[in-house]
Amino acid sequence: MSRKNKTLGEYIIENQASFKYTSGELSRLINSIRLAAKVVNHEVNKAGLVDIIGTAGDTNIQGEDQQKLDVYANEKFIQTLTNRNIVCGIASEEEDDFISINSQDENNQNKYVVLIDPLDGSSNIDVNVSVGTIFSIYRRITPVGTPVRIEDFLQKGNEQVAAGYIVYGTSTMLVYTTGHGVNGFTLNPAIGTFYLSHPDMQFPKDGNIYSVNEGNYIHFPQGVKNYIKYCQMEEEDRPYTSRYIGSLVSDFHRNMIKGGIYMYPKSSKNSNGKLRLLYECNPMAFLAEQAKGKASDGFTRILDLEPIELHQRVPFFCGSKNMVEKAEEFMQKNP
Ligand code: P6P
Repeated sequence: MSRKNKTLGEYIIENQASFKYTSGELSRLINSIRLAAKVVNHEVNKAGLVDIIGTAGDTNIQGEDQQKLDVYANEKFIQTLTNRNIVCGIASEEEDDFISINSQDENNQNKYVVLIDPLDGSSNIDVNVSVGTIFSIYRRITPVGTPVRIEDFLQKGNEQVAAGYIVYGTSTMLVYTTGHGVNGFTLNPAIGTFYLSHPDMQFPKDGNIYSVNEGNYIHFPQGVKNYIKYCQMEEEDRPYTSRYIGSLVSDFHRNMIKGGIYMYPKSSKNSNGKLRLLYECNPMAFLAEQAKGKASDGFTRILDLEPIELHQRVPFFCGSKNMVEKAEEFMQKNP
């Protein structure tokens, strides 16, 4: 286990050799995400003080109001990844289609694509509740030096080379994996440096927190209703508690530390649920499994799902292994 208080930069250098592709590009890519995270963090932390709160007047492909910080975060991550000349393509929740980053240039040897939810939970911004950025990194599957194509983005989650999130909360943390466990780094805002504060993060096998929007209860499948009632039953001394922030990154982060399950099921209102497979569920599922947790759509492992389009939605059950398996039992009895 790594020594605490190591900086993110020191950690990346020390673990460079363990990256499957040791060209140093992945390290540079993680470093560019670190820079973008600090820039976005600065704006998020002063959102209450400048006229950057409120909607940007547009809506994204999801039909959701684009909060100005959504737009700002999207622009900053795209700008940083472009300027560092590391990736050949980017897909974002805030962009209708993927963006080629000079991939038509035959001299462009960049082999990574990044998929991001630049500011997840943005409806919480105006009420000063924590929000996050989620990222997912793949190697392109089309030849380098040719234009990046949709198939470079529509890869199964188990092909990810790295994934992580930044949570802009009471402190700002960057939590990520490259397939060798999950490590959390906390930003010291006074000097702008991330320090290793949570080495080798792991979901407790069991927990007593369930996170779901119970306002949708009557629209859930019977199996989900039965599982929620199971969580609420007093018998068998089940001291479960309900915690739902409305920000996936924050609910996931708390559950990984304390033990718990996060659910965004399908419903009669959303036949595939709300969360997007490529830039929300896949990265969080990669992190969950690397932290000895589990993630499924109630029936199939998230990382095994075959993507069919950029913004597709899937039902999402993620967290402590025993809790996800219990929820799956209820789902499979009454789909
Ligand atoms: P609801 C934020 O928009 C998000 O994608 C997740 O971060 C969050 O858990 C969920 O949607 C909240 O959705 O429908 O419960 O408000």
